[in-house]
Amino acid sequence: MDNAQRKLITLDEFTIQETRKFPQATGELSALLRDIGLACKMINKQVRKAGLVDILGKHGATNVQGEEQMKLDIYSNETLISVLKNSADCAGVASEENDNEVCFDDSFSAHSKYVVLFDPLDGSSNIDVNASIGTIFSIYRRVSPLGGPCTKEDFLQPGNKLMAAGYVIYGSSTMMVYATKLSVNGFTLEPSIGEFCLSHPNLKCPEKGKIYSINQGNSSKYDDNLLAYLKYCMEDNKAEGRPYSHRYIGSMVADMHRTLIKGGIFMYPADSSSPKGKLRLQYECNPMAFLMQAAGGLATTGTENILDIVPAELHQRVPIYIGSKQMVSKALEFVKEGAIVA
Ligand code: AHM
Ligand code: MG
Repeated sequence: MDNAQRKLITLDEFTIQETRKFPQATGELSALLRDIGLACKMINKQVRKAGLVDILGKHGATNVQGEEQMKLDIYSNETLISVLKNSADCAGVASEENDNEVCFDDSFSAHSKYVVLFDPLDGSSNIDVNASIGTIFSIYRRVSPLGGPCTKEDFLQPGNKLMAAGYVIYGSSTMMVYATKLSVNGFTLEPSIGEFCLSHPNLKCPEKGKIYSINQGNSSKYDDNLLAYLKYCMEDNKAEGRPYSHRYIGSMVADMHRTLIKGGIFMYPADSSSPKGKLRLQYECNPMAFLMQAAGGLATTGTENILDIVPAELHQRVPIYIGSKQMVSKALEFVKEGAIVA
């Protein structure tokens, strides 16, 4: 059977084919994506059992056999760390769940070119209601010299230095979507062979959309400019046909996945009680901004391009407006510094 007759292209096959386009590429990035895929398949297996807590024992509690049931977000974190530690291509990791970066101290890792940052299980408060959750990841080439352990500087690079970034969504199916500067591609987990298979090649975010996504329950804390934009979304954009629909799952990966496929705008803005917003630059905003920009969309804090921010610390937060180019541009007209909206 030749390639033309085969319907399924696995993640591994795809990344190797992509690598061949660059004679200088060594295949290490492909191997790293495969390792992240492996960790996420292990996480997926546990996520799929989440509804059985009453039978298997509640996460975080001890079950009838006296075994401690690990919380899913802790399990996800430990799985990613252990798989990436075993990987020959990862020098160290930083996770939303850990205070500091973890630099691997074995001799293989000393010669590894890449570091990986991740939010192991984003939106985990949605597990109880069976809504989609996800893993978000970023891959940077290290800036510290090869031959020794990686350093904090490797993890404090701006998003415009990303080599690849993406997410795995544990939804009605499990999908990995990842971006390089060249393209964004989606792979659906085919459970019978346990492989992510190319299902959404060359994803582009529609330039326009009809959905705005924000926690509108926080409106009393928003400034006048943002409130004016929300009014535009609800009432004033009749020239575009009708008011936008509002959709908000409260799980960034799920809200972003919809935004990427259908178009729209997702916002987690600053407000009077969280002047920097809620979401983390390095674990949530940068990877999503990189992916959205590679898909033709936009991502901004309201004053600057997310990808241009040089992180000062590992866990810093930034406001985010991200999605379809035209919708984000319109939102910026309202919210950018100095905008005066009656
Ligand atoms: P988490 O990293 O603690 O899971 O929080 C991040 C989540 C995002 O997935 C989501 O977009 C946001 O928090 C929702 O926050 P809120 O409930 O304040 O609207
Ligand atoms: Mg998170």
